[in-house]
Amino acid sequence: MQKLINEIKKTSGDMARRGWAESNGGNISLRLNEENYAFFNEFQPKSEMIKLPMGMPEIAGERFLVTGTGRFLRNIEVFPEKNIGVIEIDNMGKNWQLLWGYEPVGAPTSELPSHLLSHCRIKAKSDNQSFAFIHTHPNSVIALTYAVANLDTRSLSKLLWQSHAECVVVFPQGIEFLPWVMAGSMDLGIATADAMTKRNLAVWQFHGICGCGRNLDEAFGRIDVAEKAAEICLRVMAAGGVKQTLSDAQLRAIAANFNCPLDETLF
Ligand code: 2HA
Ligand code: ZN
Repeated sequence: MQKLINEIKKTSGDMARRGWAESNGGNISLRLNEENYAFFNEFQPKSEMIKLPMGMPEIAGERFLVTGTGRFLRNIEVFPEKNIGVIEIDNMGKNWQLLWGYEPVGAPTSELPSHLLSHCRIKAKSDNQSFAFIHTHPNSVIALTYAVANLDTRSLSKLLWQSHAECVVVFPQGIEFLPWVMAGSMDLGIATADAMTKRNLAVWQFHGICGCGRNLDEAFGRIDVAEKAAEICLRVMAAGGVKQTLSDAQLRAIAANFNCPLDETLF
């Protein structure tokens, strides 16, 4: 458990220092693996059963470490027990209750629908190997959703792939582009979870990005590479626009060289 807390401290601290987590912006969830799950076996629930906005049988019985609503990611390093909590989903996948954290009182992130619904999908698609989900507010990704006209999943994925040669390796399935939807809503949760069935990253227009991975490093790394590509793209635009770029053939060659399953429908 201490190892897990150290991991979330490192990731949240890095997010804050990158400028991705102003005020209470951004949130993190980690599904507990077998080792950490058992740590909470003897804990008494700290809350009533609280109804989930929809049934989630895929994650029935699972436990999650989740950052708290209104809490600042930058404070997790200093006071983890105040800013993160561990929740348990009941055996029907219909309710949750608090086992630990959010001292003295608190609740999980307002983006809980996106986190839990995405965990349903990423657990299934990864054959139970993916445990981490991050939502955050990186400047360049957000700026790009204002600066480029008519963005969609195809144009955004292609633009980022071409802006940094690492991108096809790190996110060969591309990035889902989700037009603006109200933060914290079920609609946003459902759209994000749908995106996670196909891809490991989803951009929320005018708001931020979500990423999943086997662990926090993998989820963070995917977002980090996308943000770097977005920053390069904006710098190129500011420097007068693209004069040359990676060709489709070059993108395919990079993906093939590293054995990456490129989503050909995005070309
Ligand atoms: O937790 O990032 O999207 C604050 C947010 C809402
Ligand atoms: Zn947000």
